[in-house]
Amino acid sequence: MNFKAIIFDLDGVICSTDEYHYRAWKRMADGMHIPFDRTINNRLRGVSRMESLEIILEKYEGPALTEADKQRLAQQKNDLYRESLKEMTTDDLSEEVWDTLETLRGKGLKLAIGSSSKNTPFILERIGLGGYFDAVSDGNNITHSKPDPEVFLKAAEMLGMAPADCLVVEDAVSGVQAGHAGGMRVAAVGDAALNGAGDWNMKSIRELIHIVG
Ligand code: B16
Ligand code: MG
Repeated sequence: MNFKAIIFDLDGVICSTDEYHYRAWKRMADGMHIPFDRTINNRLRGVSRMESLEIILEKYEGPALTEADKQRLAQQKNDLYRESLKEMTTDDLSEEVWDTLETLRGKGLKLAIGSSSKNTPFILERIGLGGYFDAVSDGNNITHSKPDPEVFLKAAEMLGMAPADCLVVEDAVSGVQAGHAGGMRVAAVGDAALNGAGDWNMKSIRELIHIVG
């Protein structure tokens, strides 16, 4: 397929931190008596922390919340989430993902991260991938989260690649939309693949090896 680079989403693609996001939001929502389930959670994939909070608050029926209240709730969720991240080790990087990354690198492809998460550097460090990628574009260097293409365009720019030469790998429908908006083709896994959103909808990330040829 003649790709020169692959830009990976982090949560839900490289590691299963999407489940930790869900559990932390669930505890926050339960504490506020807000209905929250896995269907609503799928709408949070790839979306920034504060935008995620706004989606959860669509079902909130209590007294009006100030901006400071919202900041406090987001902080509470992030503290819970970071507690889970602290437990992560290199065992949380699956063999399937590691083998795939190494095989792709062996084919001469540049590898990057394109994640909405501000916790990206911490997570990469925990799973033993700190310093592994050729570029890391994340929630700390963007002003618009997915489905805006900014995070992927910045990753391509850091790599010195044209968007058309980059393949994005995503588990979020919002992330697939972001890749397409940036002029990139997208291989989907997980929720985005189940929705048929990608140009390729994969059962396993290993399929990337055949997609890039
Ligand atoms: P944080 P990704 C996204 O990461 C998550 O999918 C999304 O659920 C989360 O709200 C967002 O990062 C922000 O994360 O609160 O850690 O800054 O999927 O783009 O790697
Ligand atoms: Mg994701």
